[in-house]
Amino acid sequence: MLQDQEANAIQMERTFIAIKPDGVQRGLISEIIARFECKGFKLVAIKLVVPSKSFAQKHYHDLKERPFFNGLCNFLSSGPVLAMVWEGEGVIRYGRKLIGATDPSKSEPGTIRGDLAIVVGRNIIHGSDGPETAKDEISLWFKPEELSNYTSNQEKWVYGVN
Ligand code: IDP
Ligand code: MG
Repeated sequence: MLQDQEANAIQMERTFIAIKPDGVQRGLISEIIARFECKGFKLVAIKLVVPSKSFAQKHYHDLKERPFFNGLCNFLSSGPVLAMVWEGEGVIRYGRKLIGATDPSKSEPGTIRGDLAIVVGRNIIHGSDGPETAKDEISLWFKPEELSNYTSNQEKWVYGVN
């Protein structure tokens, strides 16, 4: 009974995570995926894509007034991006923690950017910054049928419920 209540209390959510062209080119895909996977989050979608410039502009639309916007969009569309959706309790906020501060010179050691990047213009990874952005970014990058709905055998061990 208690276990059922706990199961009901889990608030699963999904976030959009992308390894940018620098992370892909630097061979950091497995290292980055491992951090999300080992934490206990569940992968529900993944694909390698080269976004067009106009797609990059859509993805970063809220930054269009910033001086680095054009360079950022050129960069995102310069090569393969590994687009993913990860699911888990608190994955939106905790995913940002795993990623670390935007500027890697200020990211804590132990975070992805803190451990693996040096400058803000090549900070290797993107993660949605809130529930609304997560929803918008998942639907921008993925069709509904590209998202896998499945129960992971790990869940009872990760969350302690059946
Ligand atoms: P976030 O990726 O941590 O959410 P945002 O402020 O949303 O950070 O910025 C999006 C991306 O724009 C950053 O990840 C980084 O690649 C780039 N960016 C942000 N600030 C600067 C800057 O001052 N110079 C160059 N690029 C920047
Ligand atoms: Mg952002």
